[in-house]
Amino acid sequence: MGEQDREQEVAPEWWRWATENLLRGVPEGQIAERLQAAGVGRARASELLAAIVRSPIFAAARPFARAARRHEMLARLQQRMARAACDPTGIPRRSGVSAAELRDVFIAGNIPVILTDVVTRWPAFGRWTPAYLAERFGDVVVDVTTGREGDPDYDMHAERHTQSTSLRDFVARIEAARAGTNDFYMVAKNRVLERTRLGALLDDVALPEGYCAMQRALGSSALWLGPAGTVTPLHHDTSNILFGQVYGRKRYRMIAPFETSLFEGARAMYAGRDPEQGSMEPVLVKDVVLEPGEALFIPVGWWHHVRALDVSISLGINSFPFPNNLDGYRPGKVA
Ligand SMILES: O=C(O)CCC(=O)C(=O)O
Repeated sequence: MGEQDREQEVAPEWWRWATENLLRGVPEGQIAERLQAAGVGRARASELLAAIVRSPIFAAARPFARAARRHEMLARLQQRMARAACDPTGIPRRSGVSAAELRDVFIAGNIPVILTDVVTRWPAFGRWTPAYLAERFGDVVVDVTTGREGDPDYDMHAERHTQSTSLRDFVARIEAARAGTNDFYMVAKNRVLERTRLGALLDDVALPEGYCAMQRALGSSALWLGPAGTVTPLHHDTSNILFGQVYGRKRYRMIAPFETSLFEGARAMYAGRDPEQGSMEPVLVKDVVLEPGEALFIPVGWWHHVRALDVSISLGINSFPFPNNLDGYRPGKVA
């Protein structure tokens, strides 16, 4: 190695670039060639690569990078197979799904499904309307989320937007918002079932044997009530949810957890991307309209974006008969 070559300064960006590519598993020869094309002498390039590989920091990082590459390979395989389905953007509709099938196929398999004959059997179906709720529970004071349109992070900041109102007034507000709005919504975080007399509504819900423990439903169910036009931004939860659509329609866009590009730019459980703002390529989106009387099984970890197409009443239940608080699937948590 000539003196001149050894003393050649290599810009820190090239050190970083070379380290990153070594961690990605790119062969050293290819990295050296690229460094040389950028003006780094041959001997200096191989000295630089040797110095990186000798570094204890690199030695510590290498097994993590190798594991990450294997996980990414697995995710790519799942992405490919999901695109091979006959209807990759749809969600199957099924009736007569037993508790064993729900658990073994859909829950254990982390596969969404729309159940067409579950909500239709609830006494709630056909009974729950905004007018019915106002008539039966009009005096009940509930928390709702308001002022959402002035805050781009309204769902993340739901606590800041909480306001108390009588259910009668809230229903009147919904009925007045004929054109639809995203400004106010009774959401899961308002926890009205466990905090108010509205918990009695769960008497109108009867699930097939073995689906969910109804005696634990209070405390693990959520009532969603709002006008057409509410939008719950793209996020995932840390539990499985059976989402019953009792009144009105909702459009669901769902994305599998193995679409790992969504982790980039995500904040906690909220994605950094919005399916209503341009294409979601290369991510595969399942796009369905949930009709009144249908229930959607939302497997844990699946991203979902939800728009109410009509005035809507829904009930989310997550008291499955197995541990369902999968809090380890929360970014920032050490498992
Ligand atoms: O219905 C909605 O607006 C959102 C439902 C949801 O995101 C959920 O139950 O996790």
